Amino acid sequence: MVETATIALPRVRRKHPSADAVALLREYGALIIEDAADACPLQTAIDELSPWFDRAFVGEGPFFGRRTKRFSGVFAKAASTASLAAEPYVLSIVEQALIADDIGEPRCEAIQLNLTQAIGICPGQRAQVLHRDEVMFPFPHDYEVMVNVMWALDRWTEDNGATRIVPRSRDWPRTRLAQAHEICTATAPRGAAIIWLGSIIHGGGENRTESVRHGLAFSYTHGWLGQSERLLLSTPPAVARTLPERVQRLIGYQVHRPNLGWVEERDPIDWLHGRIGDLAAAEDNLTPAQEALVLWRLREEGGEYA
Ligand SMILES: O=C(O)CCC(=O)C(=O)O
Repeated sequence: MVETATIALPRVRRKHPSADAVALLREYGALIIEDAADACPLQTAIDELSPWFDRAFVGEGPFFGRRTKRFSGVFAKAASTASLAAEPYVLSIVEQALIADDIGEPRCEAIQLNLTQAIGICPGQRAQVLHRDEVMFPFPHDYEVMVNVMWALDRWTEDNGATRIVPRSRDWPRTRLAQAHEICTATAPRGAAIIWLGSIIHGGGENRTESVRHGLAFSYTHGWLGQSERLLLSTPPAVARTLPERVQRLIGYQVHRPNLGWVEERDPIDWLHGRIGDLAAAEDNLTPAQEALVLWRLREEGGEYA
């Protein structure tokens, strides 16, 4: 007998206040937004991704899955997916969850993309090993660093490989394994966004059907962390210039104040748009509080600010 989960994943629609959605995400560690995508941009993204899914390779190792197709660098392959990466309701939930922690302590002033990945779970793929996505960042376990958004590009069912998620597993001892009754299946309509924190146990489901289950994952982190995908390489500048500025910044064309990620000590968005050349006047990339401190020190020390 298959044991079913005794706990359900929270589900909301876009009319739900985003702050309440964030509260659910923090409480359960996962959340499904059932109507996250508008039909038209979703279809355009699916059409652009489709030839890449056809050409994509299945994985080689036991983790990624030998019957699962994956590809990254999705903005260079299907630029219309940028509208999903920056969908305002979803992005506001991601930002609220990352910019401050559960008790409102600031964690970053800007978020960034950690990776982009299209995932096609093919017929016959067994369930992926359950895991946490945050493992590349050796922070204390109560320090949340990542929010992942998976777009369901078709209807996700119990049978076709919908992601398996263990709600409320973020605080578990890292040696504790999930029991069958603790594992939920993220069944979802086409166009849903399934969100989970980096600390949440999850994995791709088994595909017992004859069709591929398609998903598009965007992972987001604090703007001051390293990225899993070298997005500045996988999205060449010529492609990046065609994307909305919000997405350019998410890729990495942004300074995280103070002074992280500049080109010629200037915001790299200025480099992308040709506003600086091979030399530029150094700019103080400070937060307002840091700038005030610098000015105060200069005054105290009798220095000059000109
Ligand atoms: O495809 C999925 O449903 C989840 C994939 C996943 O968790 C992973 O590859 O890390």
